[in-house]
Amino acid sequence: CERQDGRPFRQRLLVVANRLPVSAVRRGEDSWSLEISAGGLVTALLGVKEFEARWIGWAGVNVPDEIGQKALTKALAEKRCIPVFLDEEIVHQYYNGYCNNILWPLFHYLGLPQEDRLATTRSFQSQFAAFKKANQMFADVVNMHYEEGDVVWCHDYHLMYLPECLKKHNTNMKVGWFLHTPFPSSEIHRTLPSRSELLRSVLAADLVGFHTYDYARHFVSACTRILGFEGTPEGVEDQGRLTRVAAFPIGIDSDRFIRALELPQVREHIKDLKERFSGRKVMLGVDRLDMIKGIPQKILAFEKFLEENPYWRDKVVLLQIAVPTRTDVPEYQKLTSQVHEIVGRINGRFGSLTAVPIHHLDRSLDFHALCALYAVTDVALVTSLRDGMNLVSYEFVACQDAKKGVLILSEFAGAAQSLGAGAILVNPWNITEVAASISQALNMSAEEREKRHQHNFHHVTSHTAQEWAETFVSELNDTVVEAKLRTSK
Ligand code: ADQ
Repeated sequence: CERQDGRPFRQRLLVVANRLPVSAVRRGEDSWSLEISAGGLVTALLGVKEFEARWIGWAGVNVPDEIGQKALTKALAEKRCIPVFLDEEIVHQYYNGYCNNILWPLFHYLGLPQEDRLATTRSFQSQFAAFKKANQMFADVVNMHYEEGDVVWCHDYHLMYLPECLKKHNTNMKVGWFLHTPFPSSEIHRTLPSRSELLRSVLAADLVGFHTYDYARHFVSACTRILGFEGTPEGVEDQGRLTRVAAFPIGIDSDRFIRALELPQVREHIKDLKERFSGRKVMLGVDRLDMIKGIPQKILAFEKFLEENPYWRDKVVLLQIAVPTRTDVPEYQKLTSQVHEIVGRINGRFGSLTAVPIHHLDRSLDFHALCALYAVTDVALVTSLRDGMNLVSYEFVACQDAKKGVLILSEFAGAAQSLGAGAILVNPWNITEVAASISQALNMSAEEREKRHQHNFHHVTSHTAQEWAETFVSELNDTVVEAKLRTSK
């Protein structure tokens, strides 16, 4: 296999993630249409030139029949994707149950869902069994496609049991695991009935990565306190075997955003938005509509700001773009109505016949529309209650080189570690503090905005997604070489 420039790839990379980066729609018994969904991970790996990457994951659809499975496998192969077929029951127990109902809220310090806490506790064992079964199904597909020398990179909390399954089958496989969410304090992790099994499985990997040093530290202390293993500056050691643990903060493909701002359709969009909101400062929120993003808290803080600053009431607008996720889950439905209710109340209270202070959209925007919005924004508001990193804050900074707007950023987002010196950091639970930070941002001098922006822009453009992926994979290769040297001594 060759790269586009004709040189051979250095290595094959098998990227294993719960979801493949495509959405598949069945068009007939044996025909499928596929659309690449360009998430952060896809763009990160597209930029990695040295490795020939293949994806292994679930296509997000139930395909019970053999004809459909064969056709989908063939169609995906053209996109270098390999499917793992999960049936509805497994998806229900593994994905909706153990992953999204237990691990997701717990890793974000939200506890188990309030309404069905006891039911979740009762179904815990069966959901964990399904979780292990699903992870083994991913492992079986990896084993089928693995060739000696490949690097296997497992992603996220859905696949915490995968490193163990892979190493059990082949101890020589180079396995890395990266977590995209926070890893919580060991006091939170220890409440999980499957706490030890999960840690042991992750430790089967050669390299374990997190977005921040704090998450890595929490993971190491969970291993020392719960398993009694030894924490070392390199990672976690047990009976002479070291698992390397480190922070690899993700980035974005900043050039893609910067280049997009030059496109005629984006410029046109920017012009329209400027006209539409002329005379008003634009504040922006872009989030998945998830509990962790702190959307109600953000809107309440904006209300407090309007309450305390009558001068600004007709001179500022908040655009909140929220992509619905997990719309079949009652807690998410409740969150959506809660947000609608608050937005309606505030617009009724502070709006006029011709203008409202909040524009709330329950949908996804295409890439070009998103870039234009980022570019015209004066103040971006990221108020996550917890967030592994938060790429929206990076994307905003990348699009702000002309305007030099202000980023208000939750101290509980991983991005606070990297963009903290340029952003105004806030505790999203404290709406009085967030309201004051809005006032500070809107009144900030041009010199201070410039200084803060330069700091963030430099970080975002020099710590890219491509660099993140390359660093992780070369560190994984080095870790395996060092481990071999250690054991041969
Ligand atoms: P997410 O929770 O999805 O990711 P984030 O990092 O902000 O959060 O990435 C969201 C992505 O979706 C961004 O690229 C953004 O542009 C896009 N997006 C969000 N709302 C959108 C909208 N309305 N329209 C169009 N696009 C929208 C998880 C973790 C994060 C971690 C990432 C990467 O929860 O903490 O930063 O993985 O590791």
